[in-house]
Amino acid sequence: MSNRSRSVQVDRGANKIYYRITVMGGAGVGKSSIISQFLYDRFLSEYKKTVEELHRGEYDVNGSKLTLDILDTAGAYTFPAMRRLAISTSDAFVLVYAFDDPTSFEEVKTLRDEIIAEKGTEHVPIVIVGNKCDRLDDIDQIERETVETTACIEWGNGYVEVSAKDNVNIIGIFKEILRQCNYQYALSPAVKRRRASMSVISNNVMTTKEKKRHNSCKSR
Ligand SMILES: Nc1nc2c(ncn2[C@@H]2O[C@H](COP(=O)(O)OP(=O)(O)O)[C@@H](O)[C@H]2O)c(=O)[nH]1
Ligand SMILES: [Mg+2]
Repeated sequence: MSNRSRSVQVDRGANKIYYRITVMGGAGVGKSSIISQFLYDRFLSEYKKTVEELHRGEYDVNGSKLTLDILDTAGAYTFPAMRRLAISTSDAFVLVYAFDDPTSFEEVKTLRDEIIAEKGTEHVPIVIVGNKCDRLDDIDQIERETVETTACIEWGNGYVEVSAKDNVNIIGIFKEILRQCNYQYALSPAVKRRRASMSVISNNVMTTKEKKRHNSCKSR
């Protein structure tokens, strides 16, 4: 990956790790609500249209500083130039669809294709998120399993079901993203020695905030 497209920075002396994560998906699927729950423990009950907003989370873990810049974006079909820039400057992507909006998974597919085209590789940390699982009772079970199979088997991406409203599994999204980032990172021989400490980081972020261990909202 080129320097332009890969913004991960590691300062060995000071033990600093930085990832830029972009959250994308259709309008109203809950992107801003997910970020708000993760960073500020708050649920946004009112819908406010987002163009683009950058948030920062900083964590001290075992003497290392982990910085996550999290970019909140507008829906899939707006602002193509901004979207391309966001893709080229990000390390990892959270692609969100909502269980109560059957068309929103189509937008996730379009976005994933765009990310892969822009990055020029399929080896990009991506997690597919099904949000609003508090509304699962209304959802067709077969459709849900098809989505999971597409995300995990066909695409080889992570898949997490969450509710930003009830704060279910939100930490699971960021745990999965860090797991994938660490794996990508470990592929570089020059940084293999850092691998062990990075996996400690993702585990610790988990244990401080994790509410659930599994990636699905409810048993099937
Ligand atoms: N029931 C339910 N509603 C949600 C959930 N997450 C977000 N919402 C609502 O969906 C609407 C859109 O959320 P927002 O985060 O602004 O979506 P965005 O356009 O993707 O950023 C808001 O009215 C939220 O309150 C969820 O997990 N469950
Ligand atoms: Mg928003």
